[in-house]
Amino acid sequence: MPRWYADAKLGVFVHWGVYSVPAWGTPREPGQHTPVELEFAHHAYAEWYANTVRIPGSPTRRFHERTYDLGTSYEDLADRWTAERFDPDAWMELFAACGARYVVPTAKHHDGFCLWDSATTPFTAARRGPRRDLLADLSGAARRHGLRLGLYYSGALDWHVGDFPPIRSLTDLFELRRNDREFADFAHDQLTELVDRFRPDYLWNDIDWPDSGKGRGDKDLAALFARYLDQVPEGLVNDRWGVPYFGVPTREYVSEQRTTDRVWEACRGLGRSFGHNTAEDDRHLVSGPELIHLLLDTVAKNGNLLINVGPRADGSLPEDQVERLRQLGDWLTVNSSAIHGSRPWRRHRDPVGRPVRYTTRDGDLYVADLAPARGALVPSADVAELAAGCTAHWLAPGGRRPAKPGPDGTFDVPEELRSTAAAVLVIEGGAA
Ligand code: FUL
Repeated sequence: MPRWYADAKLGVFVHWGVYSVPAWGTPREPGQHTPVELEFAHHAYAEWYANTVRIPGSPTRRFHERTYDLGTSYEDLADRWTAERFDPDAWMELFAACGARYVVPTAKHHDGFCLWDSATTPFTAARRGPRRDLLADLSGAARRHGLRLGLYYSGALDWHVGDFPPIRSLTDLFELRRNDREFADFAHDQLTELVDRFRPDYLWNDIDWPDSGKGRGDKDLAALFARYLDQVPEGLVNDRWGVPYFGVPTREYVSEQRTTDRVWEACRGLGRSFGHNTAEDDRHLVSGPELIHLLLDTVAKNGNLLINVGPRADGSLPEDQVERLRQLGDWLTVNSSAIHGSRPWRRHRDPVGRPVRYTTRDGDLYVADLAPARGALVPSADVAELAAGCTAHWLAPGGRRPAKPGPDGTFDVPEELRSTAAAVLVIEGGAA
């Protein structure tokens, strides 16, 4: 576990691909439960378009039929992806300003379209659609803005290289992976290109690795990891390779129950999809305050939050997504020290009482009050006892504000912090 990653706490995932052209998935209504047998036909993930569109009668198929001329294939859409407003430096400036320390764009998603100029296939952004090596642009901009670079790669699913029946269930998902030697070599060659050209700080693989490539040969995964770590000694991989190797455990739209010993990572979209989904609106997206609470909850449990943005096909970022990232950034401008470089405390919250989340840094205990509008923070008994022997302050715009507990141990939340998503009290030396 490289230190940069344990300190980072916040990353931005970017799902951008041919699927950003139709930008459509069945919107998942808040609180709605989709029966398991319909989950794939009604997939909420817009980046699954190439699969969902092949399921007869699916809402995505109906969308496709009313939107495009008869006979328009998914592959045809590649040429409609223009990226004419793509400004990688503007993206990275925004991500850095929102407090992210790393960015993970999709190098290749399940549709098989490569965002870099690959020698392995003509189905790339350099030769189709944008006619530009998008990863070269993204990686250069990320590093200019001080962000670490991760790359998402779909290991054993590539819907472009062969004739697959559509995936309709979780069983199909793992049965319809390509596991043969020829495909394992193809995946090896693609990942080798990515490693050698971009030296990513983080390899974020998805849906396992082709089984034939899990041996000890020189085109197999063990050799690939060795080659990677030789070139990037502070490199890191996630846990989705299907091999017993220590990688960062990833969770998708779910969280851990409590603080873990190992650093893990939570990922989700701002809505219910990773690729931009034009069928979603404000109701489907987390609000700014919810996003701040999600970050606090994740970090308090020893996790990093990898929050996803789904750009439009022209390269612009949807305003409702940008707005939420900015709210997170504004909050982090004041409260960064509770998050970046922090470590979890002995518990992430109190089992009863006030909604708070705990983190620690340099011996200080950070208590984030998730309901500051109530005006008074009533600490649990053990925290009140700790606080009684220490100096405390609030994190506030422009600097700290002194904090003194009342005779009953209660802290008054300063007026100016009562309308924020979370007010942070620092108990100096409280975690020493
Ligand atoms: C999943 C993929 O199938 C989704 O499309 C998305 O990329 C998510 C991060 O991982 O397993």
